[in-house]
Amino acid sequence: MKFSLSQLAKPYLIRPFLQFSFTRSIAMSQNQYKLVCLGNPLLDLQTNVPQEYLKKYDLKDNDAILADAKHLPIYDEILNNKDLILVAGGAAQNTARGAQYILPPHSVVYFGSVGKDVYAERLNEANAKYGLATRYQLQDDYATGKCAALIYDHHRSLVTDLAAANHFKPEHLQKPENWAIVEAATHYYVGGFHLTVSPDAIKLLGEEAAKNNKPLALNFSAPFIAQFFKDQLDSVLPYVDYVIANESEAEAYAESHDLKTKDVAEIAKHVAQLPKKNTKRPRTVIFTQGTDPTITVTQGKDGELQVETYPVKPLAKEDVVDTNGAGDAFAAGFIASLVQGKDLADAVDVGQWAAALSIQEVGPSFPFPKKEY
Ligand code: 26A
Repeated sequence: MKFSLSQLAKPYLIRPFLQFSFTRSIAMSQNQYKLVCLGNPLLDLQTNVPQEYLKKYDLKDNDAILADAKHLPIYDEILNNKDLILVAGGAAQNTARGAQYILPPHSVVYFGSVGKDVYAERLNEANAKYGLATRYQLQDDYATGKCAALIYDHHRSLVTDLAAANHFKPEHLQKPENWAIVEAATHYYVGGFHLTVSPDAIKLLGEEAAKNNKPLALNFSAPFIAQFFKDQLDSVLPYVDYVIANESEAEAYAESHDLKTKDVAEIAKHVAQLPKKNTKRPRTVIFTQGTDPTITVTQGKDGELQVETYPVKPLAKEDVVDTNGAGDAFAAGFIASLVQGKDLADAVDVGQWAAALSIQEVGPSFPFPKKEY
């Protein structure tokens, strides 16, 4: 969903939230959500920039970082860009929307933290379009987080000011009405980006998943997570049944864990064999590599490692609009398929299909009218 700048004329306008009426209308079905997602809800400010602009702020192609003080002028500067669009983002929220796009109504619910402002209203509108239910923790004193999605020649560089998203607390999940939803779910999906906010909230979901032999998927999200949030990542990995990452995140993991290899299959084998809380399920590691084949590694019951590769059907160059959200869309197709009981090969195929759909849209979005797999 795209928004015009004029819609943001009063950025901190406080109004009753769409979320409430929307959630009330589905109250009957709220404990039937199969998939619970957790992440940082953000509004993306997406615009094309010249390469020099990225250089000016020390930004890399296809990277995602947390903004520091020197990046803050970006959010004002890009407001003048004619092509600027405001589009619902937040990596796990994109995945949640994508999974709900694929699954029957009322299948997915998303937890995160937002401010009481017009940015959050825009997120609610986008989520409502997909039928995604949200259980936001609302912040009085912080604005909804935003991400400058700077596009240069089909690549994107993401600079995030988490704001309200940084104040999500595990206690929000533990509220009786929310915990009932968590308990009733069958699958969990967590953005690795949330490791910068609340590893404890991730562990709460992990304990629930492990105790009841329900699968939890974690996305590594960005190289900086493995680099600078290594301890937090290591502390949640025992709860993770499905690791989803791209090649640069896999490499960052190998580097920070001194694996002395850049071979993605070797890195996947290492991660697959790390200790698990729930020993009733093997861990599967899924590494995407852009247009190169997706690699999966699963540890079989006998301890043997099953390595599979799945080629990607390349899109014609003219069909590529932008890659913002492509990885999140892959994760959406993948996790939605697990919810539907599909096997690994099918889940990867649906993931690749969903990524291709999103790449043909502006921002982390899917086409309407809906396309069927
Ligand atoms: C903590 N950080 C840096 C982030 C993000 C993020 N989502 C959560 N936390 N930085 C960028 N994103 C989102 O990633 C999507 C593309 O995969 C952007 O909002 C964008 O929609």
